[in-house]
Amino acid sequence: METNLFDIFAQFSPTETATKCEPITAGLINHTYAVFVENEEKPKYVLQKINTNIFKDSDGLIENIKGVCEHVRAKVIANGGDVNREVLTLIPTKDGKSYLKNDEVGAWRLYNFITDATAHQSAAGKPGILASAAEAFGTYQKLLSDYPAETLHETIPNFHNTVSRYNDFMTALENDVAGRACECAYEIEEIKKHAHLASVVVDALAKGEIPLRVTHNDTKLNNVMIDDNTNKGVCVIDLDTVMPGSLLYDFGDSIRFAACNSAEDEEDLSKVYHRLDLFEEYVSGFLKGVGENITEKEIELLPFSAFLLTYELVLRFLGDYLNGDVYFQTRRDKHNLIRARAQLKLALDTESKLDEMAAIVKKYAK
Ligand code: GN1
Ligand code: MG
Repeated sequence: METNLFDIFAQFSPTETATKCEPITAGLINHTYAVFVENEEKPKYVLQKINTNIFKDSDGLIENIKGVCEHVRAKVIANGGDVNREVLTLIPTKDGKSYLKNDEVGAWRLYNFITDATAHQSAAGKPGILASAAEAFGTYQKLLSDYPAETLHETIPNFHNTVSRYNDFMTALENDVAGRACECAYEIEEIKKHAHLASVVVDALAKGEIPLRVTHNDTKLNNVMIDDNTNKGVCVIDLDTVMPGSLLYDFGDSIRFAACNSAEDEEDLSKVYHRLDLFEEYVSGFLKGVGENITEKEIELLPFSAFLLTYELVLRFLGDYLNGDVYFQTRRDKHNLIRARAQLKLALDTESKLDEMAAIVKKYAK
């Protein structure tokens, strides 16, 4: 039986009647809807079905989000900000729970909708957007710098451990359950050629050369709301993967997504390449936002992290293709293969530009 979104919404505490639920399809994991209510033109809430195949500990996940949002909320208040727009608010169910969960409908949560702001899919041709997004992610990093990391649940263990991602990929390749490995000989060869680089950040963390911090871990451009009037970052969203990690994960993943000339799943590989102009814009905003909360070693590894996080996603997309598309939502035939090819092209292009990227970082780092 198909889930009735209006029935789900009615189980949360708002007393308004929902008039329309519109899918928001940018994410690859959860199912998300903008909820409109009577007498209002703009959406008022965001209703999300949590993918519990992937987020098995949904209680832990919600506890993380509550904790992090309360922490950020206190700082927004202290800075005289707007708590309706600058932080996500979990809206409880009618019986006072932080989210709705039962065997019949699964796990659902309701957030406030951030009004008059946009989650951009691309920064190309939109001057200032990327620097604003970068500053917002950098600031977010700073706001969480005094969050007690040990209280966070590890919602997905080893999420950005590129070595374990590589090992998972090799297992998928050995099993080849969907019989697809024969389609990806070139990609597999390139993945293996770069295997020695998978451990760089993991090793630096283990040796204490870079600190473990509370990080967002999914810093795509479309995970920050940008104000439609001022073009400034308003609120960082999609907090499911807030966990202890490295600042390099957040920086690298942002560059992977936003400093690319194309969409993440572009089929025409001639359009897929790293853009140094966008990289520069991001670096300037990020370093401004993060302030003193970055070490010399982290600064040194910023360009490499862009390569690493892109390479990691090649492992994840291609691994999922080999596993028969069991993790990421796919919306086209061979979608995970297309994504993996685009990310591989981007990773190799990024690798070829590391020296130029280092020169840019040097310009902005104090
Ligand atoms: C997933 O669906 P979304 O936008 O939250 C994924 C990220 C990937 C991203 C690639 C929990 O993010 O790690 O980088 O797709 N999230 C999870 O677009 O696996
Ligand atoms: Mg997202």
